[in-house]
Amino acid sequence: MADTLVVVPTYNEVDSLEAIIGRLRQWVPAADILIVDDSSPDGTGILADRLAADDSAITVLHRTSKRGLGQAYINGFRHALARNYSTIVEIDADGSHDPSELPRMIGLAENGADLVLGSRWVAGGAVLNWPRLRLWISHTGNRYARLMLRSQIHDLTSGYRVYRAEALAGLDLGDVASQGYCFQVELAWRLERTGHRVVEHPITFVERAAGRSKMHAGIVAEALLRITVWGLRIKRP
Ligand SMILES: Nc1nc2c(ncn2[C@@H]2O[C@H](COP(=O)(O)OP(=O)(O)OP(=O)(O)O)[C@@H](O)[C@H]2O)c(=O)[nH]1
Ligand SMILES: [Mg+2]
Repeated sequence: MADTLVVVPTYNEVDSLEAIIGRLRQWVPAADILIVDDSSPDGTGILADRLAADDSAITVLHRTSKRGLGQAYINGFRHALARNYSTIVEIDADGSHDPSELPRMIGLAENGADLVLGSRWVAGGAVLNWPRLRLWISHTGNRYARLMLRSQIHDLTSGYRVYRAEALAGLDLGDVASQGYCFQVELAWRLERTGHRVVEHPITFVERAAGRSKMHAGIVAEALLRITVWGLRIKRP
């Protein structure tokens, strides 16, 4: 069995899925892949089954309804932990994250990082083709979260990650309440706070070429609210 499981959450990604899976197989051929689909109405789940039928490294987890990115990942993590993978990857299905970075990111995890973050907001990181408002929300949101949570991390909302499974196993995943971007913030911050080694690796994030974003005002509001509450609860020295 492979050491690495790449978890790919999907909701209506029928025009993107095959390309990202192909690139993952090209760049990390030894890794297994788990597609977690929330009964996408556009047939992504059927496509995923077809890809899995042709390739024993690919497995599909079908969830019965759309229940958010956070819960899809938690399902994927539990699947990985139960099967003793040593590294677990998070990557979007929409092509925003370039699989060619993965060998380096996995290498950093194998060399002692508990969490490797594909980071847009460090030197060498970049975002391509985002409208100015989206850039502003991500940049300002990350600065706010970093300040409120007294974190050293520059891209707390990044969804491109490699976890050392042992570090994830130490978290109480049943206790994670966040859904959208906030799920990413919560996991990174929990690991940082508990003394785990978090390393940021610069990436170029590219706006999706096909399909529609699932980002909406509620996701930003959730993050803002939770981050503010967590920040205010931190005991000041
Ligand atoms: N299984 C599952 N996957 C989801 C859900 N919401 C989003 N995703 C997937 O999570 C990944 C990130 O979602 P996106 O819509 O690309 O969100 P985003 O990257 O924040 O937004 P954009 O940059 O605008 O694309 C994609 O692969 C989505 O298909 C969900 O509720 N369930
Ligand atoms: Mg996206």
